[in-house]
Amino acid sequence: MNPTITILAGATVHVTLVNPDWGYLHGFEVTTTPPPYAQMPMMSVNNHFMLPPLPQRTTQSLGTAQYYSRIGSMSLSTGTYYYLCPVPGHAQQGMFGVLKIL
Ligand SMILES: [Cu+2]
Repeated sequence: MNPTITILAGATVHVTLVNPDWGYLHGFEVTTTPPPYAQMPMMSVNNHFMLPPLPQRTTQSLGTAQYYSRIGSMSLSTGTYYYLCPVPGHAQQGMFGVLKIL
């Protein structure tokens, strides 16, 4: 969970966000603002990339559910970034990780 991700500077990274969860929205944001994060992180972190939150899967049953997804591309300059879920409370509860651009 929450692996440290290392990417070479100048690379274009294609991100696909899929939300297989039931009952919770999830999104993907990249920031240079380090943890800890507040209840509403979008109000206090700088934003370098964002895939807005996706709804939960279409049905509770995994056998019949379909999942929402979003795609985007990012290219970041050298530095230490953090990826997090911008849904209120999620990053505060640990839904974030480190993204190193070398
Ligand atoms: Cu989330």
